[in-house]
Amino acid sequence: MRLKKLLIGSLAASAVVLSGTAVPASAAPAPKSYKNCTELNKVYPHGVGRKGAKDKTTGKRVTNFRVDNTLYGYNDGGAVRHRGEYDLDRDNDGIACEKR
Ligand SMILES: [Ca+2]
Repeated sequence: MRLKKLLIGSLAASAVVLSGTAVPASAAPAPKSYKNCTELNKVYPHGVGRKGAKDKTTGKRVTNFRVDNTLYGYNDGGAVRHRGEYDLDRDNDGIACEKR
């Protein structure tokens, strides 16, 4: 009985150690440049924009895009170019690949 408790205790301890080193599954993917909107929208269905950006449209605005200045910077085709970066915000409204 005592051995069983000891065994269970050490198993629990190793589980804690293992989970402590693992990256949480819920973590957002690291910022990267996408080659086109099809690829970006697979991860961010409504696009990625700067904080405070407003969709430039004559119809109903897209407001549910992911707000992330860093990620937007990787995909806006701006002056600072990242590896494999394209201009995915052709209308320069601060939102790349906006989609309802
Ligand atoms: Ca845009």
